Amino acid sequence: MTSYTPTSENKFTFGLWTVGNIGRDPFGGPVRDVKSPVELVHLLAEVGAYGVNFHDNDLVPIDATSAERDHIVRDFKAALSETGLVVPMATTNLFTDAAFKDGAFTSNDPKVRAYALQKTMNAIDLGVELGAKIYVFWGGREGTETDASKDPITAIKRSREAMNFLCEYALDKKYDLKFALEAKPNEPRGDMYNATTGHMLAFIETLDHPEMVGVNPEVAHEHMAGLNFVHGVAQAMESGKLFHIDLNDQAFGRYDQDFRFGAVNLKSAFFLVKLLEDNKYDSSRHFDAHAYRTEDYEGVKDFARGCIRTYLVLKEKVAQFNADKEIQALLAEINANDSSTDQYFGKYSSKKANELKAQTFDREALGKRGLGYERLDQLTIDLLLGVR
Ligand code: GLT
Ligand code: MN
Ligand code: MN
Repeated sequence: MTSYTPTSENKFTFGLWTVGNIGRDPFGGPVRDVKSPVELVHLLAEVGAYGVNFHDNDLVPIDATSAERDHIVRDFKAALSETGLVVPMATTNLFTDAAFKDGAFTSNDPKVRAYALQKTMNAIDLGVELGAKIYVFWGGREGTETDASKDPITAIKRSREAMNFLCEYALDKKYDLKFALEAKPNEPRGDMYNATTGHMLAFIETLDHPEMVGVNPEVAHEHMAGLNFVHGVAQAMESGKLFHIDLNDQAFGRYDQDFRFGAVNLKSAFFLVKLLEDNKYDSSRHFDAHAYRTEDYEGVKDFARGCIRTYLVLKEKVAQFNADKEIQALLAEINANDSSTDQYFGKYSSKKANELKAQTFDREALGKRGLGYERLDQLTIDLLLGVR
């Protein structure tokens, strides 16, 4: 049993907007006072975070003068060096301001599209100045309520053009920066473009510089769409595109709840941690969530500590699962191979195809075999419940 103390190797990060969330919702105003970025950095240091991420306007207000900007950045840098926190990721707020009410890169208004590019270039400069190596794009307003308003094919083309432009910008500036695209199916728009991580992965391959663009999947966003998050993340990992990840939790079929990591579906959180740890994921483990609206700032710390603790407990459970003799014996049995069909796999040849077509299989015997998954799943549950 460890003490579940985070280390810098865990790369646990939070956005300023997560612990800084003041609990506003569509039905009620704030329940917590605003804390400054510097105060939030200290709060994050207190709970054991490794890094802090931000949108341009979480740090520098949208209407700040350049003198104000410099002052804020100086104070923020001082807080970082005092606490040892780093900034692994930055992003642009392209959703709060009324100018973006009908989208940023996909807006019908060319002035809005140009302003969105300008704002993003400035925000990239800010992120890079503070050390960010990953730049997230979440298109909060890129979508529609009515498809009478925008041609969806034009929207895809506009998104592509914007990403190509910004990739060239980062290359031109010689920034050591990769982009990570974050999908969400709806909210705040009725429907958003590139609604899932799978859509994003396909979109990336159509860009001019696909090698510098990956994904930032978020648990809640895939669960809103009723999808298996672990499978989506696995696809991103397998294609070398998991540049960043947003950890939180969410009941299926609900609005975007952004709950503490592991708060709803522990079993799926366990398989997610297993996927990340078994495959040596080494980018940030970013908690994009916020405390319940019932909480004061002590509760916010409980929330942040809870995200970290649950991850570390699950990591320990993964090690236990991987070392469990009974579970591993069952897995070995499930994956048994008597080598009699090995010659049919791998690269295609017409000889292989002909030999395989000539082979006979005992279909009924194949279908009769029990696989023992009930026992395996219950062993997993026992392990997670701590009775194993
Ligand atoms: C916003 C959204 C998140 C995104 C952030 C990045 S902002 O809070 O709900 O999922 O990751 O823009
Ligand atoms: Mn997110
Ligand atoms: Mn979310």
